[in-house]
Amino acid sequence: MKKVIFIAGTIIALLGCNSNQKEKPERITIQSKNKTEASSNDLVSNTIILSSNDQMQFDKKILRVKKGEKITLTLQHTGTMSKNVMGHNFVLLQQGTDIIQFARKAMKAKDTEYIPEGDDVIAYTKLIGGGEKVTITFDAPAPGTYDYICSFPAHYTLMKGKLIVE
Ligand SMILES: [Cu+2]
Repeated sequence: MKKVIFIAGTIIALLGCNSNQKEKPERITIQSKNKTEASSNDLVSNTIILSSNDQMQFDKKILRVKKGEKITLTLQHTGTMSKNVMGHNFVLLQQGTDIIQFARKAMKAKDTEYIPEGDDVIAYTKLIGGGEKVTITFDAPAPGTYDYICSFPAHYTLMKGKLIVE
């Protein structure tokens, strides 16, 4: 009698294994579907909406644009904090600019909303606070990869990304 129960248990255990194996291919299908969705967000577009928040973050780390065309960029701030405390801007830097050195100069340029003098900047928005947004239009620079940051003091450590002109 004990032997019969043991065999029945083994069969149930085997059945259990089989049903687990059947689930695996489904999981793989779901994963590859998600990958396709993620890459479709990475489209080349010269109309950009970049979002920022009270957590000192941009919602995009890579912006892909087409060469030889104008870029229209809207920066929005979805938070509620004022621009004196949690101000954000978008500052596109020339290739070869040292971000840390630039940010140090920017920190001292409070009167010009943290845009320092010099020719490191390709394009920038004004500084905005929670609930605000601003749109700028500028010519796409030559093909290549460019850094962008928020130049509000200390924000560049989290608020930075790459603009890729293709
Ligand atoms: Cu900022």
